Amino acid sequence: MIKIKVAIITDIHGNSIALKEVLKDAKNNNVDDYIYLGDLVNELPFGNETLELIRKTSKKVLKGNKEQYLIDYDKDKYNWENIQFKNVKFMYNELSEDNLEYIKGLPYFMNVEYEGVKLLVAHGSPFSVQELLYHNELELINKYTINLDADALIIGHTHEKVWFEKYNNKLVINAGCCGVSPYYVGQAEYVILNIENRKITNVEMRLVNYDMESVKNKIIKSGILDIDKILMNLTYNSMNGNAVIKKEFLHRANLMMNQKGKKIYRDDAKGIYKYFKLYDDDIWLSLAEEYKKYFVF
Ligand SMILES: [Mn+2]
Repeated sequence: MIKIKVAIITDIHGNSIALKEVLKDAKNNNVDDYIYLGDLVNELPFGNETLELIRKTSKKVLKGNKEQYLIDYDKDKYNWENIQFKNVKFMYNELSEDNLEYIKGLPYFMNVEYEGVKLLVAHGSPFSVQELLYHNELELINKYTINLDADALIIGHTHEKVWFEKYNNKLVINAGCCGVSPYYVGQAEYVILNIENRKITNVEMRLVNYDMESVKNKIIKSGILDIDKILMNLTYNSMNGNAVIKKEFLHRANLMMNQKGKKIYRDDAKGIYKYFKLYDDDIWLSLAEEYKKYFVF
């Protein structure tokens, strides 16, 4: 009987410390193959190290919206001076040329087959790298499973806890969030898919400990705090047990833009930037002033 174990890892967001522990855990569990569902980099500033680990372990790697930001920025060099955008620029400058080229070459979707078991893997949805397939989006899930030419659809992007369920007799798996989970402090989440006898026999949710103190020290050393403190603090809070702060901050930024009659998507926004919300610096800074009591850096 053929047994195959596949690690599905998504939304690392540059957390190389978490990924290292996940890869150790996967090895200890005798994983045969690795699939990465995108949002490999951006948010935590350790992009090159993260890509090095990914490139060593697999050729089945997708790009996510976070990679698409870098690619679109490279193409158009958008003149967005917003403080909020400095985080993306930092990673663009940080990545080696080789890693940037690598990111450009990654696919959006992939059909993967293990011993007759067919998987369709995507970052957001089979339609868009940006679309969010939350567990309660039944209409969307129905749309993507009703004619699905695969046994399973596997996605990430929502940063929910791992979930899996059958729809239209197809398995849909959300592989959770490896690097910046808002639900687990110092724990990386991923999935081991067990394939046995030409069937998916088990979807195993794995939680792996990693050292938050190391993450914190590495952030300080990275140089990101000279460029962008606000998003870094919001992200760090979010993964450190205080996810509500980032949510509340962004929600209020939306409301304040509305009150000013401002658009959060620029009229000249192209490609993925049509989804990249940018808030005026004065709004961003006044909220940061208010929330800085929660900031670690
Ligand atoms: Mn994403």
